[in-house]
Amino acid sequence: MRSNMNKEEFLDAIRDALVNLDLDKARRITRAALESGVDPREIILKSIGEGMEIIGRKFESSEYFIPELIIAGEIGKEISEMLKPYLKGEGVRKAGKVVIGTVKGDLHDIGKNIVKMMLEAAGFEVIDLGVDVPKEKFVEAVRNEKPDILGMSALLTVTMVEMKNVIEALKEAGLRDKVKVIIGGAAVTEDYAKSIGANGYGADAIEGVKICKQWMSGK
Ligand code: B1M
Repeated sequence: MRSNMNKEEFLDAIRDALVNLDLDKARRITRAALESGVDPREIILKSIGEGMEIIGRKFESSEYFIPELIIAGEIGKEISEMLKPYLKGEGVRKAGKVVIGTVKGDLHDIGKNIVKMMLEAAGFEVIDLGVDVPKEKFVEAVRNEKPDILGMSALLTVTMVEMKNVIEALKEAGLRDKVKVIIGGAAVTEDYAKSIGANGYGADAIEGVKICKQWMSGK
């Protein structure tokens, strides 16, 4: 690795190490990039985002299979964890309370964890319900934790319908007007969010956090 790499070269090199499933290299370049002042949010959007897109396409074309997806997932997690200390301290404490989780049937959590990390960095208290969360658990958490915002993530077209089920379950429990609902994840779109009655949609973690902050400041 050259020490005089510029930002774009760092971002591309992290992406390529992820795509080539080279954990050591991904770690080394991420560390060097962060020490050189590369914005962790760009690593999220460009290196992890683009890298995972490429890995997804390789999976679709049968160049990569499940084991490669699993390794990519591990590398994605490692990189995200390394970004954490560099995201801290951007916000004031007690920005609001968020309950977050990946919906039932879905085990993808890298994006959800990044959103959580960025919300915490912005001063939100975040209750993370994890992955494969049934609607009952979301409803129970809204009832007991009384969050300002409920966030859901889904990456599979077969699981995104769960988001609608959660919103319906909130209505049935008389809790729908107690929380704002934001959804995100590769499977969902703004139109889908509108169609199921969510209050917001985050195309990426940065947008998601921006929307939550706007809600809390009453804008
Ligand atoms: Co899977 N997988 N996977 N996978 N996987 C996808 C999603 C897929 C698109 C790959 C492909 O075919 N191109 C495809 C889904 C196709 C579809 O339904 N349309 C797929 C498939 C098919 C599967 C399995 C079914 C494979 C199989 O078993 N045959 C299986 C399902 C398991 C299950 O969930 N039940 C499976 C399994 C896995 C692994 C477990 C091996 C692993 C995940 C590991 C983990 O998460 N711990 C994995 C991976 C790594 C992927 C890809 C390659 C990468 C996902 C990722 O981490 N992206 C993925 C390809 C792709 O996404 N293009 C793929 C990076 C992450 C940062 O992005 O989560 O979108 P994302 O989050 C972004 C934004 O969306 C947004 O912010 C984040 C950061 O900017 N965001 C929010 C996310 N949540 C938000 C919430 C918000 C706001 C914004 O508010 C609350």
